[in-house]
Amino acid sequence: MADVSNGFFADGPVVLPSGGPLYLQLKRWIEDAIHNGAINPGDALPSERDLATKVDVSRVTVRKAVLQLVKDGVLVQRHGSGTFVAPQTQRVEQSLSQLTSFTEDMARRGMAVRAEWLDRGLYLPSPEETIILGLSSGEQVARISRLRLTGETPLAIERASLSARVLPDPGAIGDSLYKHLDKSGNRPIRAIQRIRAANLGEEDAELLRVPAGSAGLNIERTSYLASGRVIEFTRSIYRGDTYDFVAELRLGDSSTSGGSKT
Ligand code: 16G
Repeated sequence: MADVSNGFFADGPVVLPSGGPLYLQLKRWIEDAIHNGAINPGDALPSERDLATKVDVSRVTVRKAVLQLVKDGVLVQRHGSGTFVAPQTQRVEQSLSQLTSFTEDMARRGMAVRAEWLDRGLYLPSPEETIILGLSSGEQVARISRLRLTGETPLAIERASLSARVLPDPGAIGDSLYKHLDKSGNRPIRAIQRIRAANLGEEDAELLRVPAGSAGLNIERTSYLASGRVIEFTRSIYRGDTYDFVAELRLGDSSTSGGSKT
């Protein structure tokens, strides 16, 4: 752990990033210091009074900035010992060659998993849902939105759409959607997954307890039954600082049979 009387917080005069209320400028200054490695996970912050003197702002301003950073999960406060840069979250690897559920992925790592429900119910489908799920006219869509967590750490937000014929009672799902689908013989056997980089918007960042604008992964999974019918269309947002998607690559047929054309 860094000694706060030396290093970053002892460096020359502080120039806060400009724009917005003072406490947000201070908040950004601390975030920038973490992002560019000037202070590291586990490092202690100076006391509220020392920081106020150092940055030349009021203690109220320091308190507001620190509270916000604690809320965002960037800092942690330990009673009696001070405020620290939050420890780095353990990264999770997910294979891109296996069609597994979130619950299974986590169980394999011995990690306790839970979901906080953001929404679940039957709705009129959007045109996109109608097309992707191949819904017939008048058919409703079941939407389930969950915050997926391990312990107290949120990892992902998942917003899934399924035909209401397959999932007539979204309230009946327990911990796992795939387990629930399995019971009625509707567990997908194949999926197409598209992954895109994204910067998290305010609402999603707040749910995932990271600063707005942090790196995230937008994942769309379209899952199929053996019959070829689409069973699930899920849009997920994973925290960029906790997930690694890993794919195993093999030489393809064309490369093994072919050879150089020089
Ligand atoms: C995974 C899937 C998601 C699926 C969920 C079911 C990705 C990107 N997404 O998180 O599409 O709905 O598993 O998990 O992998 P559950 O059975 O634990 O509810």
